[in-house]
Amino acid sequence: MTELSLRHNWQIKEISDLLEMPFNDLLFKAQTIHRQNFNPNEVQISTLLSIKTGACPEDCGYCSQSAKHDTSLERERLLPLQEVIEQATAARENGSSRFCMGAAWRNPTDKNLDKVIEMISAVKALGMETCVTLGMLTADQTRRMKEAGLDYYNHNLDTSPEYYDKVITTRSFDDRLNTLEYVRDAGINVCSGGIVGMGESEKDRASLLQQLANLPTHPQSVPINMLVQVEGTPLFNADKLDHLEFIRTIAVARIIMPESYVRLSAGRSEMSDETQALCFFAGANSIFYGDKLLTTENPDENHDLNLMKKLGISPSQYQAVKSTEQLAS
Ligand code: SAM
Ligand code: DTB
Ligand code: SF4
Repeated sequence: MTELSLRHNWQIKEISDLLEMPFNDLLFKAQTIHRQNFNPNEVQISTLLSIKTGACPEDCGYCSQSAKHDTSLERERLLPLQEVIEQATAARENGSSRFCMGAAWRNPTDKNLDKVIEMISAVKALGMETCVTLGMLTADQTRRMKEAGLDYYNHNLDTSPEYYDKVITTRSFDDRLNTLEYVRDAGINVCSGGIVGMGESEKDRASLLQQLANLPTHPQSVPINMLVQVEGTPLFNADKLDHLEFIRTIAVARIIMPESYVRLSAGRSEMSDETQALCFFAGANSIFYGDKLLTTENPDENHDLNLMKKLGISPSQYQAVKSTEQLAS
């Protein structure tokens, strides 16, 4: 399939019908499409690092890092370059092919961006794919990061346009779309998805998936996060989403964005091995690996290695790692 033959005209009813299919039919359909596009026994592995933590001016209702919520998080300044290099090197040695750096900013200043660009170049020089998530960008900033060799920019739509202002009031859904446009136009791969389990309806999940699939090109990477409830945030104590509904969301993302990497993202610490196995069967083929996400916990590395062994799944995209070893020898 080429990008031209992928669909970008999904209707909400079609997506809702998929979400409501009998579970076995839905998973069979998703797995069939998955196999047409990917090796079903490979999962891409990314490692996250928070390069600037806390004191964010935005009011995202799910986030531990917003200055508007009273969470127990310690704020940290932008990390020094050397520390970023050490963490990326360790992630590479553990099999990660991509290193994702996140900053708690509404948007980066040009001065901060200079520092992040040094980080991107240094991680690139280790032979890893690079990803950053820094908030809103200008067109010029995206061009500068492309020149520095940035592979992916993560910027989530987070939820449906209809539910958006129940979760975030300091920026709009259209602001998110604008930044994604700049990223796409600069030729950087788009990583964009959302969060479920925030008290939204099934129609909101359908609408979020519709927005993602109907972008001018499907995001190359689609993280589906299960809300990690953080004490002190407005969404602490939101109604928990049944894991079967989470698996359905993954399956529909796989069906409507058949060539994208669908990432089983935040929330794995609270999922059983069996839930995660069903997510992989539904077409998830990417995870965050390492015992920490940005500020919250992720399964420990041994647990994940064991799970992958039990499922016969191996990390994909070793090429990037290998080429670094070749460079070093
Ligand atoms: N400040 C930047 C921004 O918002 O674009 C980058 C970092 S932000 C933490 C990246 C993404 O992480 C958010 O868009 C959201 O989708 C996800 N996220 C943040 N807190 C989360 C939580 N508690 N549970 C699940 N996902 C979360
Ligand atoms: C994404 O979609 N999930 C990651 C990444 N992009 C940056 C972040 C998850 C954050 C979970 C909450 C935390 O650790 O603070
Ligand atoms: Fe700030 Fe990003 Fe957290 Fe929103 S999600 S409060 S923008 S760090």
